[in-house]
This record gives sequence, C-alpha cells and structure tokens, in this order.
Amino acid sequence: MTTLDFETQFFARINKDEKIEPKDWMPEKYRKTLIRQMAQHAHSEIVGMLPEANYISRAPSLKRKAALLAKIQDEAGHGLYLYCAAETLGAERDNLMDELHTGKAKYSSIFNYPTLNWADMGAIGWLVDGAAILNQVPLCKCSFGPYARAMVRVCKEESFHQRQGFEILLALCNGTVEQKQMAQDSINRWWWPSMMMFGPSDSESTNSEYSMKTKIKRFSNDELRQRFVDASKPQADILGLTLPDPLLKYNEATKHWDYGQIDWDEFNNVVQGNGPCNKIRVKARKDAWDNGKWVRDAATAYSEKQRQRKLETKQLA
Ligand code: BYC
Repeated sequence: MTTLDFETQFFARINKDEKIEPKDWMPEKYRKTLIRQMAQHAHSEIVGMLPEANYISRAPSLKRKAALLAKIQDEAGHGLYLYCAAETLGAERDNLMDELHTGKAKYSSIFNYPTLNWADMGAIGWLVDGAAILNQVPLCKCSFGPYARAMVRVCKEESFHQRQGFEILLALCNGTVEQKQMAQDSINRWWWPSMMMFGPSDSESTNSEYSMKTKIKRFSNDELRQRFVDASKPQADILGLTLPDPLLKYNEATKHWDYGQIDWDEFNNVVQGNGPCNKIRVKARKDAWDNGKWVRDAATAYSEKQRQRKLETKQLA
C-alpha cells in the first residue's frame, strides 16, 4: 500500500467516527498536532495548579481548604494522564518538560494572571473551569483514543471544580457588601482572560481547520466561546454579578448573547511570554523540576535494582 492508500484509509476511519489508537497508521501531521495540543493541555493543568496553590494555606475554613486541595490534586492528575497520552505517540516526557521550562511550549494564557484574594478561587472555579469544561467535553469524542478516554475522567472532575468555584462566589455574594464587592472585582478581572482561553478567533486560528478535519477538535474556538458566554450570563444573574462587558446583549435573531471585542493584543502579549506572571510561573515549575531531581534519581535507581533482581532470579531458575 502507498502512503496515499494509508491516508485514504485513515480519513475513511475518521469519517466513520472510529477511534485512532497509538499503533495505528496516522499522518505525521496528525501525530504532531496531537502531541502539540496534548502537551499544551498537560502543561496548562500543571502550571494551572500554581495560582490556586497560593490559597491552600489561606482558605477561610477547613472545608474550603479540603475542597481546594482536592481540586489542585485533580489538576496534577489531569496533567499526568495527558503526558501519558502524549507518550503513546512517542513523545518523551523529559523533552516535553524541557520545552515547558525553556518557553518553547505554550500553556493556557489564563494562568499568567495573578490571584489577589480568596474571591479569585471562586472566579477560577466558576469561569476558568467552566470554560475548560466547555472546551473539554467535545474532546471526550476526539478521534484519538487515549486523549478521548483521558478526557472522560477529566471532565467529571472539572464539573466538581466548577461547582466549588460557583459555591465560593455564591457564599460571598450572599455575605456582606464588601464580600459581594470582592466577588464582583474578581469577575471583572477574570472575565476577559477566561474568554481568551478558547484561543484566537476562527479567522486567525492556524490549527483549527486541520484539527476539525481530523476530528481532534469538534467545534471551532468561536463556537465554544459563544457557548461560554451563553452559559455564563444566566449564572452571573443568579449570583447577582455583572459581567464586565457593556456590549453584552441578547440577540433575538440568533438566540445568543452578543459580546464586545476581545483585546487580542493583550492575548498575544501573554501568549508570547509577557503576561503579568509568565516568568514567575515558568520559574516555579523549573524550580520544582530541579528540586525533584533526587526523587526521579531514586525511583530510577530502585527500578534498575528491581530489574537486575528479576534477571538474577530468572538466571538461577
Ligand atoms: N493560551 O490555531 P489555534 C484547565 C495557541 S487547563 C495559550 O486556535 P488550537 C485548568 C495555540 O496553541 C485547560 N496559547 O490552536 C487547569 C496555537 O499555538 P501553536 C487548558 C493559546 O490548538 C488548572 C496558537 O495559539 N485546556 O482546565 O487549534 C486550573 C493558535 O491557536 C491559547 C486545553 O489546553 C491560549 N488560551 O486551539 C483550572 C484544551 N489559545 O502551538 C483549569 C485543549 C490558543 O500553533 N486545547 N493558543 O504555536 C485546545 O482545545 C486547543 O489547543 C485550543 C487552541 C482551543 C486552546
């Protein structure tokens, strides 16, 4: 069979909604696109632990602390499933980490903004995890098996994250005037960066066309962003909070909420490494990697010893 035959067969399977598994034939572009997206996604989960981790010791009660801790641990788990899924396509974990630490690999722009107070834990859970769910539920039907299967569990956990965030905000909104003001201030700061999580507009998105053709992505960046606006507006009303967009208006014709212009200069600036926290986030990850070297060395030495023991037992038998 020629490469063309393999490619025809590959697209026939994609069109029949069959899952592509790691050992199946796939175009090099498909493999590279998946490794790029899964690595970016894994890095986002791991870097995404940092803004919230600052608040584990500042949570206002034991119950809040336990829930936040569990959420952050879930994010570590999501990162690990995703690195493993990328490894099934031949990516090396050390290279992926190196790309994150040297700034070659991207991670979600949202995690380059600072967390200023407890209300930000609510805003991250409600808006950031809310945006993540809308983006990730369609990934459960991604054409690549290991990514799709990892996403099923991730989405279940994300939905708990979103609820805990909403509940933090609800408590603040039902509290004192100052607490409600804190919640509003937090939404004012996190709304637009959350809108940017869905990526550039469809006309600027370089990868969407191929990713949608191969069913890695099922919906475009703008389609998912619109779903996010439509879902968030009624929830903001329940909280009694205002989304900071004077152009937000219900459109009777489209049955969707129209929204204002996203500041793409800000988005591009953050993605290029110049957001408010890019440097501290990457440094924190690099320090954690360097400080964890002794653990990796000990684990490698232990597994080597186990391997040798097994070999010796086999030789004696
Ligand atoms: N930030 O052609 P496009 C979470 C890049 S974490 C930074 O549209 P694509 C959580 C994009 O990579 C959830 N970069 O790309 C964790 C591309 O660059 P390259 C994170 C961005 O891939 C802790 C270029 O811009 N979720 O849930 O088709 C606490 C052009 O974009 C961003 C995922 O990673 C951005 N926002 O679509 C709480 C989901 N947007 O590589 C919560 C999986 C775009 O060509 N990823 N770029 O140089 C995706 O669904 C897609 O990769 C995206 C972008 C929708 C993000």
